[in-house]
This record gives sequence, structure tokens and C-alpha cells, in this order.
Amino acid sequence: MINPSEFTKEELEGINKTLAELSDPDALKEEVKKIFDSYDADENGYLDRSELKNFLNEISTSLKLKMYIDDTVVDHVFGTIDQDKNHQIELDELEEYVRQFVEKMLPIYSKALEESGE
Ligand SMILES: [Ca+2]
Ligand SMILES: [Ca+2]
Repeated sequence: MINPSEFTKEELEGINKTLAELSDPDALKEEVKKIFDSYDADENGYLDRSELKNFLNEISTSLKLKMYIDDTVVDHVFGTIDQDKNHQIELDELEEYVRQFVEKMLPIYSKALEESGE
């Protein structure tokens, strides 16, 4: 999913630090709230598909994920996050998704950092 050689050591350290911080439930809550508010462009308290798409594009770029965010991907991720299937993403749903995401990505990026050497 990621290619460690595309990152500088500093980038990997930065990402690892962020992910490690987000392993703390309180920090995660706070951070997701900020993310949620900044992507909820029409400020209606929910993320819709286009708002989610912007979020996914940003994440994918900043983590250099090999992921092209097209409508199929957005639909898939939207369905995964939208646990109660009301076609809106609520704050607690995004929080749960990011929590699982951090859990999954932390080992991947910490391994990449180890392998990046000195
Ligand atoms: Ca919205
Ligand atoms: Ca929902």
C-alpha cells in the first residue's frame, strides 16, 4: 500500500508521531472533531459524499497512499463509515473509522520507519 522509499525519514517520523498520538482516544476524539468540522463545508453536521471525497483525497495525498479516489472508492468507504445507513456520516461514525484506520496504519508506518534506516 505504501512505498517507504518515497518518504524521507522526517516524513515517516512525522506520520508515526501523528498516528501514535491518535492512538490516545481523547486525542483522537479531538482531532476527528477538527477534521469533521473542517470538511463539513455546508456546516449541516453531517458529511456527504463530496465532503467525504475531499477528506479522502487529503488523507491519501498526505500519507502518499497509492489510492485513486474515484466515485467507486468514495461509495465503498461511505458505506463502511455510515454504520446506521442513514446516508450521512455523523461525527461518531467518522471517529470509529479513523480509530480503526490508525490501528491499521500505525504498524505499517512504524515498519516503514524502521526500514528507512539512518
Ligand atoms: Ca455537510
Ligand atoms: Ca450515518
